[in-house]
Amino acid sequence: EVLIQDARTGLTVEALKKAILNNLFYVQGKYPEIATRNDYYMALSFAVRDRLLQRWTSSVKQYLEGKNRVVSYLSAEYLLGPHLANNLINLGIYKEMEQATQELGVNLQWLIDKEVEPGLGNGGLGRLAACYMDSLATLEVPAIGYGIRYQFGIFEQDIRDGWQVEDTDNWLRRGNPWEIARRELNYEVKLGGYVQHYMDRDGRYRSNWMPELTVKGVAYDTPILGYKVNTCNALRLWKSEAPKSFDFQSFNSGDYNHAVNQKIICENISKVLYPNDETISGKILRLQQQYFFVSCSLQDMIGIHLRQGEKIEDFNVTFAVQLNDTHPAIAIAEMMRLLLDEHDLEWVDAWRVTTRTFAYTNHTLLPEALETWDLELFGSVLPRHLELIYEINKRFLDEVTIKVYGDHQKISSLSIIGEGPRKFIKMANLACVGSFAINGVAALHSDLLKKTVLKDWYAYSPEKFSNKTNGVTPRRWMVLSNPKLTALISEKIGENWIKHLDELKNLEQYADDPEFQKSWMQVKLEMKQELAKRILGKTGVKVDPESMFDIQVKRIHEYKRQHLNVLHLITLYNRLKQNPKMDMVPRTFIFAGKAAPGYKMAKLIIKLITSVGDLVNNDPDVNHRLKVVFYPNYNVTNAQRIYPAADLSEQISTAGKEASGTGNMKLSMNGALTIGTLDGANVEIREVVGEENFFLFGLTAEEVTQKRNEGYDPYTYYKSNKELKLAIDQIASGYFSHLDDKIFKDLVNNLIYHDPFLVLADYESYVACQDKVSEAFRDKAAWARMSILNTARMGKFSSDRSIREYCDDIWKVKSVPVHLNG
Ligand code: DL6
Repeated sequence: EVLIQDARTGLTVEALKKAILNNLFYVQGKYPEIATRNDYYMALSFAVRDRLLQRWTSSVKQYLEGKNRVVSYLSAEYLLGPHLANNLINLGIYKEMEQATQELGVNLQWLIDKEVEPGLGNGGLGRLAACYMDSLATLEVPAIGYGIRYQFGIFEQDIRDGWQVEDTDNWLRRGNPWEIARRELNYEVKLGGYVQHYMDRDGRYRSNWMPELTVKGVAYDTPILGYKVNTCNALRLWKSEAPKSFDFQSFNSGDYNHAVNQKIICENISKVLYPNDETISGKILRLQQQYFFVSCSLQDMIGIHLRQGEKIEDFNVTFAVQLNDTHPAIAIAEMMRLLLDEHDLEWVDAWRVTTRTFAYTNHTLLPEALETWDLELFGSVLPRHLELIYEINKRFLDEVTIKVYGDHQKISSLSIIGEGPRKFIKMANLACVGSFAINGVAALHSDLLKKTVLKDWYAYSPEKFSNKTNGVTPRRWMVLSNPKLTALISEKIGENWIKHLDELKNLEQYADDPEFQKSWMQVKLEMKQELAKRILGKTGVKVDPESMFDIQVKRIHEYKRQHLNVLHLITLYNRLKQNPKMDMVPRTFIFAGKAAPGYKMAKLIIKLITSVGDLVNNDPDVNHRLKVVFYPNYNVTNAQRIYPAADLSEQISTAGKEASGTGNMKLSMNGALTIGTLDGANVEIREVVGEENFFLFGLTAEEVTQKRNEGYDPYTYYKSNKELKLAIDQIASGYFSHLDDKIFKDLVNNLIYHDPFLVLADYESYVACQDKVSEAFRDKAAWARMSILNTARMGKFSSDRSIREYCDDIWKVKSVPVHLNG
């Protein structure tokens, strides 16, 4: 019997071919001879999306039939990366699609490379949200991700004359085949204006918020399919628009300009992602963005809950809402507003529902990154919420005062409202008071939270605190980005590890097998060759794939200390210049990462890297033993190409500053060895891979604090270490900048007189450790062994493990397997 599979759902090569041609014809309006690469990309993507939709509708049906608690993940950022190849892998039809496209005369990789990634996040926090969406679906957990459909994502970075130049990321210009606009799903969101209070006919005291502006949020859904399961969850992103009623009024009164202006103001809210990670600038538009997406999301959830015939008082039974940092923390006040003003609950009942709904994840220890809003600015955008926050604070501080009577320092630290020359709202405090659970993202980070930024909160409600160490999805970060390594691993231990990453342990038995070591290092070499080609194409720098690929890729930030890496690079260069015949392990230093456009020092660090690179790469004395690359426009697509090619992973932040890091996990999974401080998740990575397979250096978090308290003086380090002094003097004197001795002045002065991130204090220990790395790299077999053991022992860092912990300990949700509907 010949089974003809449906062109919309079939998974055979024949069905896929038919689907692509159908879409080319009926969606793109083209026939093969005149179809462009983009036409093919769209046709293919729609073919894949059809298959996702079948799983999605089945998931929705299943969820609505049972009474299952749903996870709602609120995040201002999702750094998803390209969808197409990931969906092919999760559907389990990569090979079939490869064949189908080949038989149609097009190359699958060529189409995959056509996709413009949605860069709706800055870095670690947004990428974590994307990994968690993948794991939630893979673990068959009912979940919705809520966020903002930014029209422009994170800027594109170009390097001109060694400096970062930003360009807008117009990712939607060719259409987005992965989203479905749900025009019928829209909510109104009020902004500005004032609040009127009155007594209603039942004698109830009421508040009526009279906004200055009302905007409309329209839902755009992107299906997120789990790996080889039928669970397909929604990522629901809100786009801001002007409500219809409103241009109508203005048009009628003849004020055309006003109408158009107001329309632009409404659309501006979801226009662009703020490109700062870590530091938050108190911009009105940013607060409007946060409130806009939170309000739409909560209204949406309440709608879903009530449509199921449930009572509003039981909202928290239906939803567990996770706050991804404080960006959505306004949800606490908005939930109260909706329950009190729109659903008529009493305060006590509303507060009970709210505090059983929300949980809060903190992602930073940098005090300057803790979000605050000027109270006046806040009140001008959200007047009703300001009243509610005052009331929440008053009731909470009454309770606090009883407990800590007379301790004014404690009361003021726990207060949601900060006092100073100007009052301000502390979003972390709002999140803490309104959540039933609070967590950090690595063991050290969670521990330091309790001792530093959230110390008084921990003392007040210790039961709320826990740690949930971050993880990353092996589907994107191994299977998709490193297919050769995946094949090699699966050949030895089967494919189960893709869903149960702990099974990578079974590789340990091959760590000493010379044949396996050879194949392992061969894959690494091939990935380095591929990257070398791309580097040549992008930067014109020719690098040797046999050299050690020493890689630091992440946002550029002083606390991440790319400049410490540069100081080591200069030191190696100087050693070679002094002794050109020296037997040195050849290294290729690869940097990539964006600097926030307003962060001068970070931009200067990029210029320093490219300047040193210019000199080193063109110096015949170095004889190709050192190369320096700044790979432009670091994003998910480029990260996928870089991680598999790394020999050495640089995780060198000042101890106590990096909350977790997730690049550290991705690199180690792909067989890179780490040189790192005891910071963030490095601590746990070292624990599992073994100290003999990890290059440790630097001060501990405790020593950093102690050194600061003792009065750290970077100048003494500068004076007393010859190699360090030479490197810094060269930077200062213009040695790397055509004798321009002004360009790096701020950077140098900051280092030798202030050095807030203890670069100079850690220099000696870093360089000594790097010398050990070089020695280790000479012994190919020993290096291969360490590399295999790194991968084999990374099971803990799957985001599946993290999500399971959130499900069990915080959200109390269970898997709901989905059966496919026809
Ligand atoms: O938790 C994800 C990620 C961590 O791995 C990084 O260590 C941390 O720097 C990052 N935090 C932020 C802070 N943004 N805010 N607020 O991006 O989170």
